[in-house]
Amino acid sequence: MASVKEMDTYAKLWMKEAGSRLRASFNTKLDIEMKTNPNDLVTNMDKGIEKFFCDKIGEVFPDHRIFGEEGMGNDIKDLKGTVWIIDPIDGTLNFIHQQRDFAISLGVYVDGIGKIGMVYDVVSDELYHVIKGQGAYMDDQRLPTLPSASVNRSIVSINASWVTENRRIDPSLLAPLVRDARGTRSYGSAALELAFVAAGRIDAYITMRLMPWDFAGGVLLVEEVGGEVSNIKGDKLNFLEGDSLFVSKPGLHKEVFDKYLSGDTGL
Ligand code: 2AM
Ligand code: CA
Repeated sequence: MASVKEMDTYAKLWMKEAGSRLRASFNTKLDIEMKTNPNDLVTNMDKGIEKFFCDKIGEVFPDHRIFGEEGMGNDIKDLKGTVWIIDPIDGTLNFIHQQRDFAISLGVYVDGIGKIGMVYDVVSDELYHVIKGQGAYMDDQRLPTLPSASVNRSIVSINASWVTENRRIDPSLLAPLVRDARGTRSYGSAALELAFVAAGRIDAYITMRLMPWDFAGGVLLVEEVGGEVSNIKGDKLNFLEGDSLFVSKPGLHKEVFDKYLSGDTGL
């Protein structure tokens, strides 16, 4: 069986090569297609990068399975064995519109247990990585354990959709959190937002709808530095169907669930 160290070494190599390809693509004309709606876009690069990972993983680890956003891997119905959960471009709208603030996200799970997490901020050339139990890093810099936090001194990453009319949550629930926090941000890439929580740059990230490849890598970074991870109800994440997500420094979960999400929230 492949060792975690071996998978980690290859994964880092492939992340860097995939990142170079994405940066090089800025000089070419993108082929952009609509998926489910005009805001849900996919490019030739999303597909090309996912294929790149599938080819590499298939060559080196032929018995591993791949769960990727663009569906070029396996049809995944369970997490038995070794599964590489990949988002070739997390933050595709940023990739298309801004040429920054997008990431490649990778999580390696063995029988459902997270072993390796990586989030590569391609334009900044910063690789966030963790082998479970061995510390989380940004490049060579170890990320320290997160201190506890309180809402009134926190920067909370949340998209404005969740405090305006939407299909997932009563907008009046989280509006008071936005008011009470020191500040809010929205970066448009869940994987990067998870890496930023792990690095202590933002104190919490809340979102109502993600797919497993958006968070599989990043949640391992946050857990490694002692952050709190759950869905919006406080339950474990669903790694097959996707879920809402709430990650934070220690202490914020309790405060948010007690003050803003207690009682019958309809969630
Ligand atoms: P993507 O760019 O890989 O699609 C934007 O707020 C964040 O949410 C990005 O990480 C984006 O990932 C993700 N996202 C956008 N639309 C989504 C959807 N319909 N389901 C799940 N995640 C989504
Ligand atoms: Ca994507």
